[in-house]
Amino acid sequence: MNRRQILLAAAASGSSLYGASALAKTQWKLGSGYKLESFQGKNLAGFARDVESTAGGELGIELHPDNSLVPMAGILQAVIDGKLQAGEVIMTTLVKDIPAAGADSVPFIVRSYEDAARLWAAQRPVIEKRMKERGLTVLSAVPWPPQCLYTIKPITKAEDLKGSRMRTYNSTTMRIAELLGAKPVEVAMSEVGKAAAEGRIDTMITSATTGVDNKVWDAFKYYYEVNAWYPKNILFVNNAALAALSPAQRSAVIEAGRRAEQKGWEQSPLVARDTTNELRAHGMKVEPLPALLIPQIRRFGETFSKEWIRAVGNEANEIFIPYYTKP
Ligand code: PCA
Repeated sequence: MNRRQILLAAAASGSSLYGASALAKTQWKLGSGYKLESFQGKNLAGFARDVESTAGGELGIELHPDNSLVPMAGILQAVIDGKLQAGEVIMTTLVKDIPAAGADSVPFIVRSYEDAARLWAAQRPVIEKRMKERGLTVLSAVPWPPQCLYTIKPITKAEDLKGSRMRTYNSTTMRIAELLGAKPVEVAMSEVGKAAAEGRIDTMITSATTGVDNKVWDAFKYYYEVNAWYPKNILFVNNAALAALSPAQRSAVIEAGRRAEQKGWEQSPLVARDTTNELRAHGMKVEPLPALLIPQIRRFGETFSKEWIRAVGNEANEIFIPYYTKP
């Protein structure tokens, strides 16, 4: 076997998951806030293998998942500083620096994957511009399955959520908890199972896949298919690191990003379906949104959208106008 064959064999077997072949000349560090076993982590590992095999063994991607090298909140800055060459975060992690990154967590305006794709088409140019100003290139964005409501007790109206301890994972979910009159409890994704088992949370809004990863069925008994929003993870790279690559390596990175995005969008609905079935199989009651809640949620979505547009200003319109007007 020559060097290239060894690399390809390693890539095909998945043995390079945590790190690229030591034989590769250039090594990139890619930091992520999520575990490799998660839906997003698997897609990210696929991206790394794809780069390694298409860059002819000259570029290795060393994965640092689950906040291991840099916590998610610091990944943007670490990639700007070149401490990491690439990073992957949930887009709402960026909102302090790039408010437009919060568009995909405005609840109850995106109701399907088709809507989510239209929103990304409208949001992408704004995000790319802001990332470029920071010396970064966007490679891909992939939606998590829809965010749905987990509860311990059945609910029929928004008031039933009042006073509940609601798990949150960023400033958007915190604001949603506040608007619902719930008490926000910040819990990282890898800690959700523990927090639920210890009785520290009694409601949460997240995907079915995250519920399955955390085996939450002993604590939560109800799962309401609210499809409140479709948050995306974004993958980006440092432009200086990109410029230092050969043209062939550079295009391997860009093309692998494109393929990872396409694969992620194809997989997400399938994962949503399968993991919802898994929740059901573990005895959770999977139900549509209670009828009383529908108008309440709609109003609530309007309030949140108005607040968001007011806070973000022009860029919010740059995203929402095409979103609402383009088919
Ligand atoms: N899972 C992640 C983010 C969105 C999702 O579905 C979490 O719960 O933290």
